[in-house]
Amino acid sequence: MDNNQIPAPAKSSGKTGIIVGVIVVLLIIGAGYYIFSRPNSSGQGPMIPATTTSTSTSTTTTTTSNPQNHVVSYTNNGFVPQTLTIADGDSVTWVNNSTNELWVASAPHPIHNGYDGTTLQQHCAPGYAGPTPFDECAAIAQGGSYTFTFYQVGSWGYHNHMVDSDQGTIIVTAPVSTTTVNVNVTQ
Ligand SMILES: [Cu+2]
Repeated sequence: MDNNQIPAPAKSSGKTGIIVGVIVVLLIIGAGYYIFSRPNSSGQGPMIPATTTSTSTSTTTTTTSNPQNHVVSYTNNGFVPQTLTIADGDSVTWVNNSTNELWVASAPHPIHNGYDGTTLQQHCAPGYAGPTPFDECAAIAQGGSYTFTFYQVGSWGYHNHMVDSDQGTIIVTAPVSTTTVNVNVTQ
């Protein structure tokens, strides 16, 4: 009876050992399958559609450098347009379409030193050798015109020295530079 009872647990533990062993082997196989199948499934990608991506980039840079000429009409009602925006290097021609005399000059009246710092007495003096002043230094009658080229970025007030209540502004901006970037992505 004792002999029968002793092997019984041994058999039982032997069976348990086999079962545990089988489970361990199955786990190892399962883990191995999982490890090896995971990269394969994503690599083969049966569930994910094949994707081809191509990217092309083109850049176009356009710099406007050709100087433009702009016209401001001086009428009996003042300057038209009163405010004008131009690019650095552009010129402006004032045409006297009024019945008054026109003497275009940098603000402020009567000093005229707003553009380059020199005064009317300095830059309108005979023999003045400095940069061309933003000052007509003379009055023109109806039909006359005056042209000045701007080389300084900024906002420049001016007036008619003969009718100093008629005022205008020239806004000089840096040359326009336009950059266009096209990115095409095909999938
Ligand atoms: Cu003035």
